[in-house]
Amino acid sequence: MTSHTALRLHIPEPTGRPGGSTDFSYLSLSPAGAVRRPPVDTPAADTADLATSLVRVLDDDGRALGPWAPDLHPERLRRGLRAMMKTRIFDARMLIAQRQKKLSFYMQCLGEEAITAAHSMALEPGDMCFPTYRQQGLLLSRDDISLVEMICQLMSNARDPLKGRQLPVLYSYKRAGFFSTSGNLATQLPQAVGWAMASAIKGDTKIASGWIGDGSTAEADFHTALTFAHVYRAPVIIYLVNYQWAISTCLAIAGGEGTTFAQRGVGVGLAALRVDGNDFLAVYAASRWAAERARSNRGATLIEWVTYRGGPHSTSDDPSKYRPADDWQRFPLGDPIARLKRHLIAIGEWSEAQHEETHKALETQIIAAQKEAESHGTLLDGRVPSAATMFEDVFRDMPEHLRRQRQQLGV
Ligand SMILES: Cc1ncc(C[n+]2csc(CCOP(=O)(O)OP(=O)(O)O)c2C)c(N)n1
Repeated sequence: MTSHTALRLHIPEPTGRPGGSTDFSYLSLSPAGAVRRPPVDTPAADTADLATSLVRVLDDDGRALGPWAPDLHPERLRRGLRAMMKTRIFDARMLIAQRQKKLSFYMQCLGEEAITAAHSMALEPGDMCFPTYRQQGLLLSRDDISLVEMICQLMSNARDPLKGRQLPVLYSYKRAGFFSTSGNLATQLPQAVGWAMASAIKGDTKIASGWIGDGSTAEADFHTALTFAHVYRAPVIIYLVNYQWAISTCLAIAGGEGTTFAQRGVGVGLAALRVDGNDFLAVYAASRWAAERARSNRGATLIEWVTYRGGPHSTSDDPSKYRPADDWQRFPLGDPIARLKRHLIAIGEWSEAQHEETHKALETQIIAAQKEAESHGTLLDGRVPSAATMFEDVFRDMPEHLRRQRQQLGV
């Protein structure tokens, strides 16, 4: 008789547990400046090594090193720093407003601010982003998006541009190239690829970027999107934001153990980069590289941003139940704001006093916007759009069954 080994199912272990301390050596980090930068027309298969290493520019002393160091004017660096600071202050204030019951729900992007601030500088007007619920920084990096309007959406009040039909944080800004955010994970990726394909079919010059969290890569939509992007050489950049955690499950549960997420790109024939997502300069340089590649018909790129979700998943989450309390403080890639600030100070283009002054000015601006938004109502005072709005703006002629439902609701 043949003897058989009993089969065992492998259940991935969390990267860290409450009360413990995460060993982040699983990230296998490369030193700043150590990774090569190929030309943008390099064949996708030649990026295999870049999907396992880590593109980094800023070192611990704030120096910009290596072939990826971008040539950015100090004014643009200061602009990037201000955008990150604004995003963090905005998040902190909205979190408090949620605790005061002025809004029903909130999601911060604490620790990930470099990704959106740098990316928004790498795009051209007319390009389209297909974000998740954690890319508010794309909007907060712009000067033409009203903070008051954003807060009205969060408070689902009388001036909510989406009339209370979207969860707070699921913004929609076509005019800013920000596609309506969906709460159904990963649906935005096939849409991003489809939008990019349409741009190519029309012979346009615009490109798309699609965003996804590490946990959501377990959805079939992610894999479908990569295949279409490769087959049709769609002018799209796919950003995979590896925050280490989904809600309470670590990256291993989405298949991130023993491999990198960027390697998924190489597997389907896309160029792929794994990049330090807390390094403003590396994020900008990688975004520009992928944007140039897409815009010159050389195909899509999958970029894995390695970063850390510093806050809870949402205001409904308590991370102390599933991960070590000191995880973010110990995360080896540090704080993106502190790192860019250190760089600007190192090159003589910023100071502690300027930083403090900017912080105060941004806080004043956000407090004033919140005050104005609250004058249009908050959840606390019940000045919210009527339930009747859920029936509006979908059909030109409302179908009979919806007319009946509306009557039954009495609105
Ligand atoms: C299709 C679908 N499945 C499950 C959920 C519930 N859900 C919301 S967020 C989330 C975790 C997503 O994790 P990740 O993609 O890593 O993004 P992060 O929240 O960490 O930014 C889950 C499971 C959902 N909204 N949609």
